[in-house]
Amino acid sequence: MSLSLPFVTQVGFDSGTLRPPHKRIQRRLSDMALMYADRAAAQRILAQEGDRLIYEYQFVELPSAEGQLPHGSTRILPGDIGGEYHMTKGHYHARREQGEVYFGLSGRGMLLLQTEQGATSALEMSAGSAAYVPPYWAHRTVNIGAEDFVFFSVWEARAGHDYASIERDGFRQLVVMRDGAPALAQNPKYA
Ligand code: PAN
Ligand code: ZN
Repeated sequence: MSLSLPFVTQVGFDSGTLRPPHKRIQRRLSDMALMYADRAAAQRILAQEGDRLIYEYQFVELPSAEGQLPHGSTRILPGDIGGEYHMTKGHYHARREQGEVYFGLSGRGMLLLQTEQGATSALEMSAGSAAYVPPYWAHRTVNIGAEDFVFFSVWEARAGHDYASIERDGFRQLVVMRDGAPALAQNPKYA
C-alpha cells in the first residue's frame, strides 16, 4: 500500500475550471460527428462553421488502484446538431460493477442512462442535483439549456471507460428539440 496525501481543488461552478489545473480533455464535433443521429447536419456544420467545441472535462488523475477516487468537472456548451442537443460521448464502465456520482454545478442538463438488458432512464439535472449512476448503467449527459451545463463527478479509479458499443449504436433515447423544448425520442438504430 502506498499512502496518498490529502489535497483540495477549487472548482468553478460556472466554468468547471479546476485550480490548480489538472488534466483537461476537449471534445470537438469532429471527435463525435458520427454519434449524432443527423450525420448530414454534423457534416454541414463542420464544412460551414468549423470544428466547434462540444464539451470539455477536467479531472484529478489518480493512481489506478482500488479505492482511489478520481474526480472532476464536465462543461457542455449549449447548442444542437440537427436538433439533437450537445452531449457527451457517454460510456459504460469497463468494470461494469462500478457506479458513479454526478453533482450539478450550473446550467440545465439531462442524464441519459441505459443497461445492456434494455432498461433506460432520463433524469433532469441542474445546480444542486446529485445524480446516482448505479453499477451496470451506461451514462451520457446532455445540455438542454441556453447556458453551459456544468457538473462534477466522482468515480472509482479502476472503473475504466468503455465507449465502443455507444460509439457504434448510441443511446436508445435521443434528447431532441421539439417546438423549442427538450423531448425524448427513440434512436432509430434500436428500432
Ligand atoms: C465522467 C465523464 C465525462 C465525459 O467524468 O467521463 O463527463 O464524458 P465521456 O467520458 O462520456 O466523454 C464520467 O462518467 N467518468 O466516469
Ligand atoms: Zn463514468
